[in-house]
Amino acid sequence: MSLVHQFRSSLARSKTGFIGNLEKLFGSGALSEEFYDELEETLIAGDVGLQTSLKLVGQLKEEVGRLKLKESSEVRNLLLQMLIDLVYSGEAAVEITEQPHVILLVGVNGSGKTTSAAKLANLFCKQGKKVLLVAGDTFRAAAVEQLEIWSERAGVDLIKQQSGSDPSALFFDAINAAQARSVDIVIGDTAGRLHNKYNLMEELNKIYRVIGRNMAGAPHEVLLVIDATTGQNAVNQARSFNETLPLTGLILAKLDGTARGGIVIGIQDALKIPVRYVGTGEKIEDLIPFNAADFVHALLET
Ligand SMILES: Nc1nc2c(ncn2[C@@H]2O[C@H](COP(=O)(O)OP(=O)(O)O)[C@@H](O)[C@H]2O)c(=O)[nH]1
Ligand SMILES: [Mg+2]
Repeated sequence: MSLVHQFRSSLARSKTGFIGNLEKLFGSGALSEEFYDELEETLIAGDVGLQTSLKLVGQLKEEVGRLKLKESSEVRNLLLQMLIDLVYSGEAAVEITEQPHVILLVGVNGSGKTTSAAKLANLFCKQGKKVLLVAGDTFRAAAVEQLEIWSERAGVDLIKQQSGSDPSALFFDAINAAQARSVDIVIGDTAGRLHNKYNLMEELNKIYRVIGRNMAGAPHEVLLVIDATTGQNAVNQARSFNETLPLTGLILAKLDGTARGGIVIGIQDALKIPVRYVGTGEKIEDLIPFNAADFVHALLET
């Protein structure tokens, strides 16, 4: 199945929402003020965000005037290109540059970090890489157990400590273990934290610094896991996390759970942090690499 189709089917519930409304709009005939109003409403309702929606419609109007277009169907390709330009913010794929290559997953509670850590481990394992999972959510024993079950299913090693222990120390040890065992990729889960809680964010920054102290240049990737169903708050989360430690990419989990999908557009416009993967379900293989052009085609092509 092509990526366009995978995005389409993961956004299937959007067919009656965002995608469906766009389809109707582009088939509506002659261009009018009403068309632009409805497009604006559709984008906002599709989680694109107010500012980005207004900006897009403004740009579109200008281009339509310049090109003297008359039909709504002619606008589709214009919007398609504008959205691809907007959503593209660098190559999506994680590039493995070091051994071990250290990937840290961060985010708020319940966003999908632990599941995404397992999915990534499975993905790299299938590519023949030696993976080490780190059960960095030391707050909840259940989180360690959850990751342990996933790691057994994926057939990858896991490093853990007693719950309540210092996650920085765990990560320090994990890097040592990875170097000793010639691991290719270390994937670190972390505890969920509210982006506006200072102490928790400081703890995350400490984890980041301790990893860097043990291995220069690490972590090589800090991926913020975002729940696609949280809407505009996702932009605020990304902004706060990015102030605490430099994010290198995003994982958009639970895309299958939203009828919108426009959140990708709003986040890219606001922050220009590349989406690297998209979660499309609860199973370990439900993770697909992101591609801006394919994603936008899935949104706009009938
Ligand atoms: N439908 C769906 N559910 C997901 C996805 N990713 C995670 N979940 C579910 O979201 C819930 C929270 O996930 P978890 O990984 O524990 O979140 P964490 O608190 O950030 O570690 C669990 O019930 C997962 O099964 C996804 O891509 N699609
Ligand atoms: Mg978790």
